[in-house]
Amino acid sequence: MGKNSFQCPYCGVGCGLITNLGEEKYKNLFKDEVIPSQIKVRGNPDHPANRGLVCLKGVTLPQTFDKNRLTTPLYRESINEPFKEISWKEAYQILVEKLKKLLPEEIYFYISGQLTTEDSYVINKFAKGFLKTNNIDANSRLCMASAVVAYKMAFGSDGPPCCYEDLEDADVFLFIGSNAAEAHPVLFNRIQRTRKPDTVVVTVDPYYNDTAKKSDVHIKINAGTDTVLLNSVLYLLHQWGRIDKNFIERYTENFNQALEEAKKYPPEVASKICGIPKRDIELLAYLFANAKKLISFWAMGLNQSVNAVMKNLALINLHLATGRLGDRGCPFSLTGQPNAMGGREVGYLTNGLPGYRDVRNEEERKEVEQYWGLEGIKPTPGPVITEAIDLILEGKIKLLWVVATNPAITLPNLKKVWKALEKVFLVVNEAYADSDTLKFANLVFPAQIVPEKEGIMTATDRTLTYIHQNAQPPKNTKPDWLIFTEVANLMGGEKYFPYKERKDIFEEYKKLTKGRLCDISTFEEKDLPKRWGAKHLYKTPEGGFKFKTPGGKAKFHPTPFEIAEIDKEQLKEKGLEGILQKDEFILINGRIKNQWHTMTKTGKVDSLLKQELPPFVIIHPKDAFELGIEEMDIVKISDGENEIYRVALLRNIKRKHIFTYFGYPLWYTETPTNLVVADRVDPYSKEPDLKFRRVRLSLHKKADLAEL
Ligand SMILES: Nc1nc2c(c(=O)[nH]1)N[C@H]1C(S)=C(S)[C@@H](COP(=O)(O)OP(=O)(O)OC[C@H]3O[C@@H](n4cnc5c(=O)[nH]c(N)nc54)[C@H](O)[C@@H]3O)O[C@H]1N2
Ligand SMILES: Nc1nc2c(c(=O)[nH]1)N[C@H]1C(S)=C(S)[C@@H](COP(=O)(O)OP(=O)(O)OC[C@H]3O[C@@H](n4cnc5c(=O)[nH]c(N)nc54)[C@H](O)[C@@H]3O)O[C@H]1N2
Ligand code: SF4
Ligand SMILES: [Mo]
Repeated sequence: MGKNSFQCPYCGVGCGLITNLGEEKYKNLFKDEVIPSQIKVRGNPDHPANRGLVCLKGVTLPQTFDKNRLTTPLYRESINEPFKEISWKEAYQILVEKLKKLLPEEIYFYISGQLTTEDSYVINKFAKGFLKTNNIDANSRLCMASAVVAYKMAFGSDGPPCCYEDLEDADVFLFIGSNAAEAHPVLFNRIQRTRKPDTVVVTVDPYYNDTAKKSDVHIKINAGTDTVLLNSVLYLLHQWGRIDKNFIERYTENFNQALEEAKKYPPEVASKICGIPKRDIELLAYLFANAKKLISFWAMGLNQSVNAVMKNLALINLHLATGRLGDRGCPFSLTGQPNAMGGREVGYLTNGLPGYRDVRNEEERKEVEQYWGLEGIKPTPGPVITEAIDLILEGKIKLLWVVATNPAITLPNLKKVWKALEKVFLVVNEAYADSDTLKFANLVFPAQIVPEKEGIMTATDRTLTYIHQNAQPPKNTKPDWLIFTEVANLMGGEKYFPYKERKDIFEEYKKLTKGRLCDISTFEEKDLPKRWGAKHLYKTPEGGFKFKTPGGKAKFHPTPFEIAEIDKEQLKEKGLEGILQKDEFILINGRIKNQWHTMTKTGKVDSLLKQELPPFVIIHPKDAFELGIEEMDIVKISDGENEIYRVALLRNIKRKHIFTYFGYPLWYTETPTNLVVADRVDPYSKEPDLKFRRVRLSLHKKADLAEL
């Protein structure tokens, strides 16, 4: 790929983009002759992820390059003081002094799927190898952690088993807990473009989102109850004799245990719990039984739940039961961020080590120790980010280093998070002055973003893309890998962090993947984009399957249903509407098409921002009518302790559910959504139950028509 190519730094579709910088201009990129915001980008026709397609966020990216950037390190010992601008040297001195005084377990790193592979690799090595603490987690904990755990439980390893080519010949697409039309638009458009007249697209979601609007079928399920629906589909498939006995016998184990659990949910029972007609369950079973090739996409509607891993496994069970792997279909987890896959490959969660290794595995730990020349990697995973917040409040973690994420808005239970951020010595690597996390920061490093910095990213279908530098970074900013390298060197780590340029890191990391599932040891930058692993992971050359589990077989798991804040038995008898009081609702939340998370980038693009509504909540018109709420009224949403205020929009959503955007920053609303989102977690993945809250809804203020 040419020098003017890079990967879009927004969603995990991983579209290839190209700029209008020709050879001549490219040479002058760093001579102040090319104004970053005037660079034009378009979809790269040669990139396998998008073949030239692009969405509005991608195409407007350059407009985010030079607005409100941080251009100098900032420091204050107490957050009651204003920041002082300081030099890099001073900033490093302050930090190194602090780090040296603290015990490894008093330091914590919270990083991001938006970093390059090189950034994440160096930070992980600094924490786990050099400081010898596994106190490192990423925002993937709020995102992909449940899919990672489920894949490992079912297949013995992480990584989606299929790829984008599979979109072309599938005839059934299931979107469950995924609003791909808004969150993964190019992928969704590819399906829309190539679909045949008899293709069936099904969306399972409480909200009539854009994906549902463009689907053939919308199953309007009660939030939190997907496990029941999927168990019920397995029950029906078994009853109809439409399971693939041959596949089950040859390539899987534990089917009967899974079936036992599924038998608790015949459609009569499931339809009550899920709040859907029996024929929706039958239809889904029919499609699993009869499709030529069926792909199930899922994202946060399954992953961010107390029952998340079971939701994931119940879906994978259906694919195993019908032999829908490889040429006949696939469970396809959609990655959120552009390099969450790369982060997982380098092991940036509390338990990981490079090359999909795990700190708990002695052999794997030793391999990495030997390669790094650093002994003493801890054998137990560190606390996850929600646990780290508690440890800060208990005074056990004293320094938190946040990189490329905005926890002051996106972590659950924000009042508690804000207290913790006030208490800890907070170091932040950030590109923009308006990130709300900076309000709590003591020390700030001005960071470069993609594509001001070069690097490698892996997107949803395991394809790596090389990001060429395509904009001049603001003066006095640095890429994250360099900030960590320089700090490590000041602490005596020159031997372990000898990197002169970014490429040195990639070359070091690459070799560590040799012989692993995600083996990229022979990849050359000039050959990228390129996917690791076979087109279909786990498929043998003979056409059979061999998984990464100890016995080589995929594993069914029984998937019991759990839900918070609602009594399960009552739900079975009365349904959700029979349980909730007139003013009680389930608050769900998610994304909007033209904004990215906390809006530090997309909120700066005029053409995107001017289309945005005021901070809104979607309410079913009949529910609104019963509470005397009309379109554009301001409503209060309370979880008993905290409340948020939103403008009411009366739209199509399942009754007794309301939907808002989760990412509103403080400049957009005084009451961010996660004030009323709980920090309880799934027991297996420790991913928070971000999408389910029992709340009370009331009219706060009538719409002022004169103001509208
Ligand atoms: N425009 C845009 N695109 C993005 C992002 C962005 O910020 N903006 N972020 C990226 C990231 S990091 C991620 S993780 C992905 C997320 O991509 P998605 O997961 O597709 O996005 P969400 O809107 O968070 O959630 C999807 C749907 O889950 C539904 N839902 C809520 N609860 C339940 C439930 O219990 N069951 C079911 N079946 N559905 C439920 C919501 O109504 C919503 O429509 O998007 C990526 N793409
Ligand atoms: N209620 C609820 N909460 C959620 C979710 C939900 O659906 N509902 N979704 C969760 C999910 S899936 C996710 S992924 C998270 C996302 O949450 P966050 O990661 O907190 O959101 P972003 O706004 O993307 O924050 C990234 C920050 O890094 C900065 N940045 C960008 N590039 C770079 C870089 O290269 N280097 C540095 N140092 N900084 C950079 C940006 O300016 C921005 O401030 O939110 C989670 N929280
Ligand atoms: S679909 Fe995702 S990766 Fe592609 S251009 Fe849009 S935001 Fe970027
Ligand atoms: Mo995410």
